[in-house]
Amino acid sequence: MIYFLLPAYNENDNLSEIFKSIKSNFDPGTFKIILVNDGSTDGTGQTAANSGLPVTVISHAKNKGLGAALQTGFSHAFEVLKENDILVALDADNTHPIEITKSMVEKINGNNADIVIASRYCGGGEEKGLKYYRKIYSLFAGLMFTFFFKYKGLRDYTCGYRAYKGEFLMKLRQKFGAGLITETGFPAGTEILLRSLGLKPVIMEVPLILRYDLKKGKSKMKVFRTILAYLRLVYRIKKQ
Ligand SMILES: Nc1nc2c(ncn2[C@@H]2O[C@H](COP(=O)(O)OP(=O)(O)O)[C@@H](O)[C@H]2O)c(=O)[nH]1
Ligand SMILES: [Mg+2]
Repeated sequence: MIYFLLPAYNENDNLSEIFKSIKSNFDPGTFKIILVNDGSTDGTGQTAANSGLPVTVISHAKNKGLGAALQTGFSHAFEVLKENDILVALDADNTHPIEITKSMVEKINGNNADIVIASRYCGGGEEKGLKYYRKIYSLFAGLMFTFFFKYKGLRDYTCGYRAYKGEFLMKLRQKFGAGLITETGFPAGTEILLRSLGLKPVIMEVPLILRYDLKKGKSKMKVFRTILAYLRLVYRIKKQ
């Protein structure tokens, strides 16, 4: 079983495209969706619940941030996933093409990967429609994380589109439990990855063509807050 984890804050305009794409790429019965509705006010929760797909909607009464949503989603995943299942986490803003989930899953089932990253920085990866300064920030973040946490097979530290082998999630649960995610904002996705490295996972990447041009609505990332939080994250993980 493939579990898609979608943290969503006011993504009503993007959800139907994502659901359509999941439906056309995966057979019924092979996937489930966990949608964390983080205090949305635009009907995101209702749209998900009425999609006709196997969706579990978990709602926060108030908006708590991407990290809090990932924490809720991973806690649920820890409860329901079995060893042979796969968790695929991705943005709910329709910038992460569902088609490549297939090759991500193949790398877990066929090549024994523990984590597969949809990567903008491996051969064939690209970013479309992103403002140039966002590209530059991402590149700098990448350089910084590579400097402090170089790891075989890993180039994209900050993209939230990743597949995790069920068996590996169980190891994460055993080692960290609820302490896996302590960041409340955007750096939480990178926090999961950096904490994972301690368990020596096999990491592979597949090329991601980030379709920022397809996104409806504005980015919810606060750039400067996120840069500071990334610096703090490096410090926190290094000193532990
Ligand atoms: N749960 C939750 N998700 C959020 C929040 N802010 C953003 N997201 C989600 O996190 C993902 C990334 O946000 P997005 O606006 O796409 O950032 P960007 O792609 O980096 O510009 C999307 O799925 C958003 O719905 C939030 O406060 N709470
Ligand atoms: Mg996004």
